[in-house]
Amino acid sequence: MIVALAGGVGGAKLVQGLAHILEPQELSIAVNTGDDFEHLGLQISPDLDTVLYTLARLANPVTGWGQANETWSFMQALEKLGGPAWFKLGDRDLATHVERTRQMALGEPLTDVMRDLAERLGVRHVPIPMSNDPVRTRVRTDAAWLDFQEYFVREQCRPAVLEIDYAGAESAEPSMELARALDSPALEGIVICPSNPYLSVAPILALPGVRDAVERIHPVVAVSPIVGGEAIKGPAAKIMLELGVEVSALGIARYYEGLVDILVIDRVDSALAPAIEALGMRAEITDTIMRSNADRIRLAGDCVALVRQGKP
Ligand code: FO1
Repeated sequence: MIVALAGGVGGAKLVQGLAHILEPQELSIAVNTGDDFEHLGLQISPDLDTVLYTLARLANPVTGWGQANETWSFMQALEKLGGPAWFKLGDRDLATHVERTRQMALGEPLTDVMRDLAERLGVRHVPIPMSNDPVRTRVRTDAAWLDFQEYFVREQCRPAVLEIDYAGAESAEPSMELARALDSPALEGIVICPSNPYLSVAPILALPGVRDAVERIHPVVAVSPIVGGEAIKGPAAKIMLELGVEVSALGIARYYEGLVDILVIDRVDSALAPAIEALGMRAEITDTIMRSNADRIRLAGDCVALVRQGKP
């Protein structure tokens, strides 16, 4: 069994490839919930839904988040009434948030809600929330501390990031499903998806015991989300720059030093391999950009093979 740590659109794409290759009992998909927030009285879990919709083949191929073939009647009506319109909730997507909120109000933990939603949408590989307790990523910008979605969507990642905090992480418990997967005798290794290390992976690692567990587990294979000095999607490169970190696969390797055994980097970054390997991890060179379904399956196949080859 392989544990995948995922968040955001890059994470969802690799997870889809992994789900194509591995049976549900062979893959545990742990997803960041640091981006979750309450909005309009609704429980919104963007990264979980991105993985869920991707696996259900419902994801919007242009944005990566939300559903394809959306309609926006609710949003237009809300805007007309003067309600907050900065966070776009499509009509179909809205049903997910309403149903999640309804089940959680009845006392259902987020893990159970996601299992139910996955079943309803015909998704066999259930996305596992990293925790059932609230963890809220917050960003200190040159202007103020902002909640994650205020920074990411409302402010369009414009303010410079000075510091990132995962509020609640230190007292949140990893979900039982994640804890059991990390502890399972059947565990073969971990795949860290090409998700934003600071925004998607760090909140998972910040949960009590998770970083220690990942440090003990071998092999840990990570896919660099930085290719040719740029992020494939999202603000990873901008944030690394603002935090004074080198924006390259080598910067990613330094971030994961001591945690990752094998870093998968793109062919365009092959010149960085010696410097990455000097940090004590193996650099594996392949094509990492996932444009098509076939790309997702091929990269996932590479990651599974690297895990199964064992320690570097
Ligand atoms: N991202 C945006 O850039 N603008 C939006 O209006 C927006 C709405 C939205 C609604 C539901 C959902 O699940 C995700 C949504 N996202 C939106 C994406 C989301 O904020 C980010 O992709 C993640 O939090 C970062 O991984």
